[in-house]
Amino acid sequence: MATETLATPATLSDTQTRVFKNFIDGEWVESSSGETFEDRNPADTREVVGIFQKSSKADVDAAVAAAKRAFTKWRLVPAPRRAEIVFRAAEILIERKQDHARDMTREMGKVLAETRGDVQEAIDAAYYNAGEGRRMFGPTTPSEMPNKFAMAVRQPIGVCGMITPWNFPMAISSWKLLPAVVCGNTCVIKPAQDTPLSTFNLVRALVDAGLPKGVINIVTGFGAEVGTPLAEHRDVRAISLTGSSAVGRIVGGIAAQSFKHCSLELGGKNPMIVLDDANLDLAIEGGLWGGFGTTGQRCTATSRIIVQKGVYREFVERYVDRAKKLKVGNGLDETVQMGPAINQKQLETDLSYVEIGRAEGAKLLTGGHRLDKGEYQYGWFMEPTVFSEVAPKMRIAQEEVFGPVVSIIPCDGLEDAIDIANDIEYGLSSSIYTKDVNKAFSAMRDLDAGITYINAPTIGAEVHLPFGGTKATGNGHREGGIGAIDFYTEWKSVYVDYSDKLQKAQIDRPE
Ligand code: UN1
Repeated sequence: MATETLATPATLSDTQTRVFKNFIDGEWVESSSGETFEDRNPADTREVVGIFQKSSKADVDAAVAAAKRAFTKWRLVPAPRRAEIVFRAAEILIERKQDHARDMTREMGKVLAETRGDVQEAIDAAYYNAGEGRRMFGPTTPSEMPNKFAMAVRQPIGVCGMITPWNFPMAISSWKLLPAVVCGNTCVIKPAQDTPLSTFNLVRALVDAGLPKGVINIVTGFGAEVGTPLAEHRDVRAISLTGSSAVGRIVGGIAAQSFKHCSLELGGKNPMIVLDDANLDLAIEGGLWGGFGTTGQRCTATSRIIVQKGVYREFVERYVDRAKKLKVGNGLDETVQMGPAINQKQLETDLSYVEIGRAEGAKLLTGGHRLDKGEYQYGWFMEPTVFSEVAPKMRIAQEEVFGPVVSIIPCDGLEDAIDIANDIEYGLSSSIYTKDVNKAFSAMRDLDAGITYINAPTIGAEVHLPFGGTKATGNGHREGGIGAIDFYTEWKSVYVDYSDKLQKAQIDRPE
């Protein structure tokens, strides 16, 4: 076993088990209880990817105290200088991209092409936010009084807490950490217990790029023992969670008690509409990528495909035929198209929805089984699964599965499709395939979701645009782009009176 320190090279051989401590105030420290947990490969659970600290409130307290101390200095570092560190981290991540992708495939199962994409998304976020360090614009505006100057400036908030998911373990950590530090905040992050390594890899790049100690602290562990105390902590002034709507409700409630800024990115049940005039080849390709990419484990996954009756039979037949041919396996094999579920619990949830769909009367056209023979025997694999004849109100059409289970729903036309698409508790992503520009624009306006794609599936967001959704998908904030800068700054309005006399706003005016 090798114990990680900052001096350790970015990667060790795949066969070595690495022990990771918490990263607090620039030091690697054990959890106060001394307990640890294992991060295992979901494609081959015999492999321990790393051993991580099972932390508790005392560790959170130490990390928040470190972040609070670091804030006193970091907030005074000019934003362009802070941003230069983030820029350098991007260049380091480029050098380490292949290794980090490999680490990520081993810890969470998605195929290498996708884990490279995940690291790339962190690189993109680093370049974007590095640029923001030289903008951070605020308005100047005329005062209503003479000889008085008015402006609004962005200020950092203080210590920010982040709770991140396992499906985009580096990308989503980067969406939160990078704008936060460019804005002058300091951070305590609790990565998902299934994928802490990818967050360490991201933070290591920032530290190697020159990030001062205490600016980012990592505390690993579980929701109740680490996430809750982080959300509750009085010195944490902002909390950002990506997770399920159920957890979002809890974290949002806790955050409200101490009036924290709170950004919630939660569930989705994303519709892809296919109209009669669609390019079917393209729609089938897109629906496969959106439905089974990342094993369906994206909040933006294309989990409902709403198809107009004129092309319904052909779409279903060809889609199912292609789904059957998807190669499932260990994502380290470049020919594999779909990896395992993240863990046993998720696999059980996925399989339970197969039973739910069957019992509701939907038609199971392919899949539905666990794969556990031969090469699959040590992993959490499942067949790509497609239901047709799904009615819009069935549970498999309404509830987020977070697995490779796609529901195909027939519809009469655009209006009907949009009604079905919107009649759901979530509103993250949405898409429509049509060649009719009028219909495309109507859908852009009427789909009740934070993201709409035209002639592309529901996945594939880029980091410089707002990411987030409506209804139970969140609480109105957006990650990505300027939305994140808005979240991680506090506006301060500044009035400079150079008249040398008391001027009374709203009162000193000609009547
Ligand atoms: C997620 O769906 O959980 O838009 C995040 C995408 C990725 C991010 C997805 N860039 O598909």
